[in-house]
Amino acid sequence: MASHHHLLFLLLLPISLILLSAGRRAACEEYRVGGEDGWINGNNYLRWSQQFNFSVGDVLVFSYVKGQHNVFDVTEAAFRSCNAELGVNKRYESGDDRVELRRAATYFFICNTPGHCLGGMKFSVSVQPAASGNPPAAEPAPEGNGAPRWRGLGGFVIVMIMMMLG
Ligand SMILES: [Cu+2]
Repeated sequence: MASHHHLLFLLLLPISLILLSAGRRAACEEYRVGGEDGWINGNNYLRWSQQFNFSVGDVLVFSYVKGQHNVFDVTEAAFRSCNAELGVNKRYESGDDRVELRRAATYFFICNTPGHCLGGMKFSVSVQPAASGNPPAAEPAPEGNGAPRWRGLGGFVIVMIMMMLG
């Protein structure tokens, strides 16, 4: 009997993990900043950002040639003046930066390569609480490393497996 349970576990575990990751993906949107052009000079990021409603858990992807640009998550004062010395929360410079919007707050982004922010490489986004339908417990903790979110069918399958093994 026990060996049957183990076999079932080995079969169902990968399936439930796949379902879990699919559930996570469906819950959050990924946005390529600037659309096809990505994060470059001359794009209108105010217009780009105003097309969408962002909510907690969404991810901004900044795509650019590493070294030509960067992404600074800054304070409102730094954003308005394009002066990063007034407050930087976080810096990204990999060229393929994934920024998860973890808090329901206004985020301010600039490129800190000299002149680029003043030239328009800046935008802010007002992040709304996660869409209703997700139980509050499933929302990521503010600034935390993100506790695993057991949701959807994958979580259900894992619970079933644990009950069977228990
Ligand atoms: Cu730049």
